[in-house]
Amino acid sequence: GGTPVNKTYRIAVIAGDGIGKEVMPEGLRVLRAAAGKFGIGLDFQHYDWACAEYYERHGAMMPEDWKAQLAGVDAIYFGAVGWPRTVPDHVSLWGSLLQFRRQFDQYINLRPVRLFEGVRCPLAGKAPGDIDFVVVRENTEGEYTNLGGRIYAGTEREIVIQESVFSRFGADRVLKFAYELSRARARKQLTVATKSNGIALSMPWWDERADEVGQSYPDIRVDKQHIDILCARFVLQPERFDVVVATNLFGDILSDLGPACTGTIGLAPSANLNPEKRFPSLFEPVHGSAPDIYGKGIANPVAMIWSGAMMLDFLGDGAGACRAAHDAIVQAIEEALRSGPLTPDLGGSATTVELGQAIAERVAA
Ligand code: GGG
Repeated sequence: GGTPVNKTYRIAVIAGDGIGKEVMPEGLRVLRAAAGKFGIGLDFQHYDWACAEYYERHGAMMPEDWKAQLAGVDAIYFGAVGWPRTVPDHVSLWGSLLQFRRQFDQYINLRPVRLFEGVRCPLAGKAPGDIDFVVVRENTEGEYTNLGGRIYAGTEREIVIQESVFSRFGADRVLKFAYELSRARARKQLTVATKSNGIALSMPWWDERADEVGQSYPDIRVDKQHIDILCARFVLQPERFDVVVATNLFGDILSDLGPACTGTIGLAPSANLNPEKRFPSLFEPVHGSAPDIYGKGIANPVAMIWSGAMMLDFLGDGAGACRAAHDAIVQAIEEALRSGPLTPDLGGSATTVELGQAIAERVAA
């Protein structure tokens, strides 16, 4: 049944490790429901590139020709990476997710943070409208590098050097994206995360780049905040924020802290974007593989499902059937969070599958 299909998108599906394997089927269930209802063709191609089986068999996270295998896809729908019992986390992250972000130049990591009705907020006195902002994380450089090394390893003189890399090209493009996003939103307000009092070279430079790029955006109110007080304000005054732009590491931290302030990181989606669409973009929950709860069937599938909605919206350039499908999924999430069934992180006792089914049924209705 459903609406006739106009266009078919090829989606690479990588469930990955741990709860990635449990939430992915729910993400696909909801995407299939939305695709059927709104006449969108989705051709899912599955890849078993993960720690647990692939690495154990091949000694690598992905085949050498992974980039060629994915070159023709429209997007990557990604679960989670990490299985530290068998593969150290830095090996699995650098062997998969960070390769996608870098080689496919997904330089924007967009991470919305929103308090939903029906979800108990751990912050006192906050209502849903009080927490509704977006973290824009730089995604290809900064503090995430493998530059540096150890000397005198294993001795008392052991030294380790870890270098960060910031380029004008890299900083300016993420800052510009954040200013544009601020301009497209009602509040016209941008917070720039910094630490230019303590990190004496790169961060004052980052502030300068924010000022210079900002000269083209006189309509945007800009507020630079040191990362430490910014974290405190996420908890104390989240209503202050609309768009927050940050370097790679600071953005990573903020985009766990923000959702934690909304009750659970199990709700938080993300889009790793190559905005120009020269390469496929990647859509994944903010949470990782959560080995501690894997196998219990209780992981919250909303972050995976909402990431799927963001994928459709990006594929359809924010318009048409894809936009309608995005909106229907977000609405179904809102309704499910209001009336249940809810997973344990939300105070309920539902399984991953039960919450996924409830959202899919609402989308299809
Ligand atoms: N779905 C996200 C995921 O698997 N995260 C694992 C992780 O450690 N990510 C670090 C990062 O996003 O930079």
